Parts: sequence; structure tokens; C-alpha cells
Amino acid sequence: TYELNQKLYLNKKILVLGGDGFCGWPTSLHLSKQGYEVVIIDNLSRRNIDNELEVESLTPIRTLGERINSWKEMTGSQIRHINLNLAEDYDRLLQVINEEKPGAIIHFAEQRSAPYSMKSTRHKRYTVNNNMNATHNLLCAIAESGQDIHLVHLGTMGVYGYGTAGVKIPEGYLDVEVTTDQGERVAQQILYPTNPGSVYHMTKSQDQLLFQYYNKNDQIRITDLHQGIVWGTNTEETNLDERLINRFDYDGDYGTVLNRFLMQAALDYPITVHGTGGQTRAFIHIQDTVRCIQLSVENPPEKGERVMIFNQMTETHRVEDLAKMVAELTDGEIAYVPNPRNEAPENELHVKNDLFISKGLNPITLNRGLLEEVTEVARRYADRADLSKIPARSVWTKNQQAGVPEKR
Ligand code: USQ
Repeated sequence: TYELNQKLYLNKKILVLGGDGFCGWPTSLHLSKQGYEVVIIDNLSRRNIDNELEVESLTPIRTLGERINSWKEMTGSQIRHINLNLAEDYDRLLQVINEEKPGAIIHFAEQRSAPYSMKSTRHKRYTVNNNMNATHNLLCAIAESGQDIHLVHLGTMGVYGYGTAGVKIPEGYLDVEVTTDQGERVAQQILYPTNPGSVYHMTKSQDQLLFQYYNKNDQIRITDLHQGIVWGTNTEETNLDERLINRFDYDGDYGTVLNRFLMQAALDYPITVHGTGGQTRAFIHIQDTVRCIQLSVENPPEKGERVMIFNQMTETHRVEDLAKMVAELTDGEIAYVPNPRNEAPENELHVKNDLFISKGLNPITLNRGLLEEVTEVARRYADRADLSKIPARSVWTKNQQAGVPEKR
């Protein structure tokens, strides 16, 4: 096993599926900087969804070709790009794996917005078709290739649901005791029961079963990262040059809560708290995302070991507390808007993240400097913002209202 791990570790070629996206791009740069040979596989679906929604990243992201050329110019390292639709082009995917022979594959290539997944029946079906087929095709291709490839998947904290009844959410597996027919008490570990809050989160819950099955049947080494809400925009590598800048989503579908609040405050737009803001969620800074991915790649599970699950988050916060903190920092104004989502108005959340800490993660937590950095980025590109795109208009059920502040 030691030899196999060494072999995986020595094979420094990595395929980054979804490497043009918000987490994928900074991860690709970070791994390239660490000496990995990175091949991005991406069909540019995220850019096409921007076209569909008629909105753009607040930051002026460059074309993928320009990004890659700039990285080469800045560092001398070559990242390659293969344009391929994982959900639809299985034969080409298998061919790429057979030709490239990567040591690891990082799978970010799923539609990741909960509001987008709830916009209409078409969006629900697209999210399920895209995400489920991408993951399943990938597992089939790894199995068919016969190669010992470590699959690292970006999952979500949202698979657990958020009402944890005082239980500290474990890393993937729950200890249970069941009573046998003979009346004996037997201890077991099961996948933590899922309780997704959107069609998007449901696809990530389904992914877990696909992983469990292919891990058992084909002994694929798999690490599933249950990530919280990412905040921040740039990392050490994307900061090297403006042409490497990362995405900044602020719109009602793709913008995530803390970055939205910081951007809203920077533009003198009311901070849109959904409902009472009693929702508690898990958070992680984008710089820690890329570090966690590297740690996962460098700590593969043993061959035959069950799926390794990490909670990729560093802290939890209530939405209203974040709004108040941002309002204070920026002199901003809070607007309590109708919650367009079907979610518990209040919940507690306690999460274990011991695994990453044990692998050496030194967590970045909310601090004034980093919050101000996001606000500065938002101010710098304020003239690119379309304020009409800020409210969350995708509603979970027909009885709900869009999250539009009064007088807007
Ligand atoms: N919220 C507001 N105001 C806003 C936007 C959001 O109050 O303007 C609230 C939402 O109602 C929700 C919470 O903030 O209660 C989080 O919303 P979000 O859009 O920041 O996060 P979510 O939809 O859960 O999805 C994001 C990513 C997804 C990832 C997930 C991690 O888009 O890809 O899987 O965070 S987690 O939330 O831990 O499941």
C-alpha cells in the first residue's frame, strides 16, 4: 500500500474537471504552482449560463485561453485545456483518461447553484441530468480504464441538511446502534442520512451513493469533500496578475451569501437577509478551499478503504449575524426580504472538521482585513454591476415570493 500511495503521489498529473469555475480555476493555479501538471477539462458551461441569465462576473474574468497564456507568461508553467462535456461525451472522456493517465482527478464539474436548480422544471432537469451523468460517467470511465486513479470530489455540507438536533455533524459517517432479530445491540457506521434543501443539493446527495457503490465494487479510491459556503474571491495565485482574476458572482442565482452582502454594502444596496436570517451555515475562505484540495490529493485513501469524507469548512455563522457585521463594517443598511427558499427559518449547526486540521490545515476565519479586501474588489468593479440582477428571484414553491427589497 505504501508503494501504491507513493506511485499516486509521484504521478503528478491531475485532471481538474470544471477547472474554469469559481473553485476550479484557483485550484488549477494552486496545483500548477505546487509542481503538478494540470489539465483542465471544462465545457465552459458556467460561462454559457452567464449568457443565459444575462449577467457577468463582477470581476472581469478573461477567456480561458487568455488565463492559461497569462499563467504561462507569469510562471513558465503550462496548463492545458480540453473542452469536453462529461455528461454527454463518455467515449471522449474515457479516451482522455486512457491517454493522460492522471494520478488524480478533481471533480468540480457540476451545476452548483441551488437557486438556479429551482428556477423551473427545465432547470431542475438540467441540473439532475448534468450532475448525475457527469459523476456516473466519470466513475465508469475510471473503472473501465483499469487505472488506479484517486478521485477527489467537491461535495457540499448541504447534503446533511441543517437541523442537526444538537448532534455535531461527523465527517460523513454516523455511528448507530441497531437491534438484531435476536435482540442484540450492534454498532454500525452508516452514511449520514441526507436531507437536501434543493434539487442541486439533492444531486450531491445522490453522488454519495454512486461513490459508495463504485468504491465497493471497483475499489476506486475516492475522497468526497463536503464543502461549506465559500467566500472571498482571490487567492495568492489569482492575485499575481489581473488577467488571472477569479470570478465574483453577485447575482440572485449564483452569488453566495457573504460575498453578496459585502458586494451589496460596497454598492450602497440594502443587504438582503432572507426571512429572519436565523439560518446557520458553514463557511470557508477560497484560499482554504485550494489548500484543502491539495491536502486531499496528497492524502489519498488506501486502496480498498471506504470513501473518505471530509467536512471542508472552517466556521459556522448565522446569516443575520453576518449581515450585521457587514453593515457595521461598511455603514450599510439591512433589508429583511421575503425568503424565496423553502428552508427552516432558524437552525443550529455544529460541525466536525478534525480531519483537515489533522492533515495540517490552519484555518482562515472571518477577519476584518479579508472582509475589506472583498469590499474593495467589489468597489473597484462596481460599474460592471447590474443592480437589477441582485434580488434572488428563483422561488422554491409557487407560494413563495422573490427576495426583493422594498423600493427596488
Ligand atoms: N441568503 C440570504 N440572502 C441572500 C442570499 C442568501 O439570506 O442574499 C441565505 C439563503 O436563504 C440561505 C443562506 O443564505 O439560507 C445560504 O445561501 P447561499 O446562496 O450562500 O448558499 P447555498 O445556496 O447553500 O449554496 C452555496 C453554493 C453551493 C454549495 C453550498 C454549500 O452555491 O454550491 O454547495 O453553498 S452549503 O450551503 O454548505 O451547502
